[in-house]
Amino acid sequence: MKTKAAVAFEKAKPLQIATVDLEGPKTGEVLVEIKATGICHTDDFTISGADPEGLFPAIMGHEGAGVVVDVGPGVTSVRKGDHVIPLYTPECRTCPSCLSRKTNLCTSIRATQGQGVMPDGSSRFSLDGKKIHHYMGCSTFSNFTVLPEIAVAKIREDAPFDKVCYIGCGVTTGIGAVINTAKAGPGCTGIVFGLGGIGLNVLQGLRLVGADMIIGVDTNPAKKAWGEKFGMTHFVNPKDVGSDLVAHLVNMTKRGADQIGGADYTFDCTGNVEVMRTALECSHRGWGESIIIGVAGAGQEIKTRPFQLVTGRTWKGTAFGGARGRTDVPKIVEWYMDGKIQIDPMITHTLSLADINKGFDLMHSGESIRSVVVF
Ligand code: NAD
Ligand code: 022
Ligand code: ZN
Repeated sequence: MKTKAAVAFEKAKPLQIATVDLEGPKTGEVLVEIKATGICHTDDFTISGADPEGLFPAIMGHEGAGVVVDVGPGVTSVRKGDHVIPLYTPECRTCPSCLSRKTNLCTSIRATQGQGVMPDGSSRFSLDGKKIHHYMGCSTFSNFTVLPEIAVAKIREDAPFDKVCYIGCGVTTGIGAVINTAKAGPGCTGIVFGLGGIGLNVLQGLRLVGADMIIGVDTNPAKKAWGEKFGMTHFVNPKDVGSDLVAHLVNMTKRGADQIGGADYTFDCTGNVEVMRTALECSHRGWGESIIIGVAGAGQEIKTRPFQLVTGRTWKGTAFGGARGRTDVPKIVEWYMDGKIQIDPMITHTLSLADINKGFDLMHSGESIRSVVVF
């Protein structure tokens, strides 16, 4: 069949809207009509050429929602008409990682996904007989895409595609980091660095679990008002604090008789390795956990004094918020539909596919929290 898509033909060039060829679903695969897709940082990172693993030409996009329109042989978990969210972290439920119950990083199709192809080693997308790569196993910047059955989460049919697509990455990453990775609970204190499309979701995750004190840190003063909408109780602009941001944050979080200070949980949502160090060091002595969500540039390294860890702080990282996609994503859709979490105000811009490059401009200028393309 033919499908309209935004194609990255070469690095650091605007996406081009093209009608490309798409082969139907093979064994264990499904054909999905994408109804909406968010635009996320990692799409931009790869398109820019800064991603050493980036492949071209490719159809990017990994934050979508749509409808199953065809299934290949052997597919049992979804059928035609089902509403789904594609998963860049699949959940096969049979690989050693899925069975371990200790990680969400399913390994069953990892190698081929990284090579921009389907699990059988071939691509379903082409143009004039030339291969176009899949991206993060999703390629949601296409009106139709083919996905492995294990890489779609079936969701309730009354959920609006143009909002729940964001659960395909940003919402689940932020809320999941609080619930699955930090396992934060009522009465805790949290500090969130970077109040963008991810950090705002960490804030609302902390609110959801009943955190007492939720501090937001951002160099952009406009983020104070944004944070307050999603549960932030205190805002800190590092530019107003001067040299010792760690001491300032530790001081703000002093509780109990010993008055030690530091937060139970801190989250980096910037991708900046200096911020990651600050986040670790302002977590509480003895039990504080700092969770790295931001993706740093290629070759970047983090550092701290070993003393920070010896005195009981823990550094953790999270991919897709530690969520098991087929199990957890439908639940997050329920929470949204029940009003337990908010999504609508974070979607600041809705665009047509023809305007997708404007979505990247809005990201670069800092004007958007999330832009969503509606097909
Ligand atoms: P964003 O650009 O919307 O937000 C980043 C925020 O950080 C901005 O508000 C900016 O003002 C702020 N900031 C920048 N430098 C700062 C500093 N020194 N101190 C404090 N604040 C600072 O980005 P986003 O969409 O929220 O994504 C954040 C990061 O999360 C990115 O690196 C992205 O790739 C990553 N991410 C990771 C996962 C995962 O599974 N681990 C999933 C999705 C996104
Ligand atoms: C999504 N991300 C950033 C913004 N939006 C993002 C990027 C990378 C990961 C997660 C989220 C990530 C963390 C760890 C891994 N990845 C490796 C997983 C593994 O090796 O099992 C990651 C993922 C997918 C891809 C590359 C890296 C890919 O499909 N190319 C989950
Ligand atoms: Zn993303």
